[in-house]
Amino acid sequence: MPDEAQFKALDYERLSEREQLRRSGEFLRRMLKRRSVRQFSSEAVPVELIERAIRVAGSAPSGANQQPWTFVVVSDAELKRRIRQAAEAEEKESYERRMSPEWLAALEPLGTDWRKPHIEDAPYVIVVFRQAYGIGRDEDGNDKRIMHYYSEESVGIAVGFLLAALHISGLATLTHTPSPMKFLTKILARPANERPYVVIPVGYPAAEASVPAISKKTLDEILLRR
Ligand code: IYR
Repeated sequence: MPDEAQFKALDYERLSEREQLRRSGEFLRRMLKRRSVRQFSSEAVPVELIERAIRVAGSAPSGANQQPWTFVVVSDAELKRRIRQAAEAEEKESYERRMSPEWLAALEPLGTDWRKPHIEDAPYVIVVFRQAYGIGRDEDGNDKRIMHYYSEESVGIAVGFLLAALHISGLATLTHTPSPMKFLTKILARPANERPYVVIPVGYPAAEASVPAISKKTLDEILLRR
């Protein structure tokens, strides 16, 4: 049993059922409006919105509370240009040679291709890195690897929090996974324990932005009652 002194009372407010329903209804209504956006305006976004959303992401649960994530917020035009160029080079190869006909068919309704102008158009691109292991010191002062537990799951949860927070703040996002994305480690000069996880352009949608007319599964399709 852990030492009691290392614990504190849970800060928890019990809500009335009416308030629970009100909040959950409002959150659901807002979240159902979230769409992946591929056309961005270059209009500036208050950086505080980005910082707060990353604080929300950083509050996510993680394996052994190791918080195995790094969020690189890119606004520098030259860095965005280099990321776009490298992403497009990989994506062109993927779309033209690496992706199976089955995969390409699955993406057909989304209308995606190798071109990624949103990486330069969006005022911010958040590149999320997963820390596959931590770096500590042994008794001799040398670097020592610290095992990270469930880092994939942990970062996935944090990214979910991040996308929700950005959306609730009135910002548009795209969950972009160029493949392979090792180029991000190099361009952003991240250490070897950090693996690129996802690239998230963030901003206001372009005035002419359109989205595919696709829908989500119904509750009955995703919820089993036993
Ligand atoms: N990574 C590519 C292809 C792509 C793959 C999936 I799965 C998508 O849902 C969308 C795109 C790209 O970003 O275009």
